[in-house]
Amino acid sequence: MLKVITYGTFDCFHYGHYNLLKRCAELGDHLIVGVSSDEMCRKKGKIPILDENKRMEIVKSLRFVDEVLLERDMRQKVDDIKNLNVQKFVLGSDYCDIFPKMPEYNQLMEMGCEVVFLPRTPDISTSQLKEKMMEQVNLDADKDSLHNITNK
Ligand code: C2G
Repeated sequence: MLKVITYGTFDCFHYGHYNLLKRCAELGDHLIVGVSSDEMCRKKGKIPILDENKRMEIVKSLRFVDEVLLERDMRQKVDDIKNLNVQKFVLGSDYCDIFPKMPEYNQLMEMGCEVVFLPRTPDISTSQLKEKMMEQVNLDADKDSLHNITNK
């Protein structure tokens, strides 16, 4: 059985996440997804909107995801891959310049684990969704203040 693993925050789950995980599943027989813990997100300078339990629950509900685990530490990947006997490690293409420079990359190569970078889905990201929500909040605030002025 060919096991595939990928990691991410998966906050405000969107089509880019779905598309990445679906393609990961097509690369093997069993897909494992590591979801970054709230604590780890904070260390990476991210404040997720959904907590780790909700983010894990959403990822778990996808029919092509077989196993979900919590990633508590940046160094956990190598141990997970060793312990769970994983043959392919997948990341989005935003990591193709960064990851090969990290010590984990060489460790995975030595273990015979293939590293695959999949192209990111264009025009969607959690940051973009947050920005759009803020635009809507500002538009609503403008509408409210206009309403208050005209009704005075
Ligand atoms: N992704 C994608 N297309 C998008 C948005 C995201 O393919 N439009 C991919 C990312 O490349 C990543 C995965 O979806 O592989 C999860 O995205 P994030 O939740 O933003 O992941 P991140 O916080 O960057 O954590 O060591 C890897 C990190 O744990 C990934």
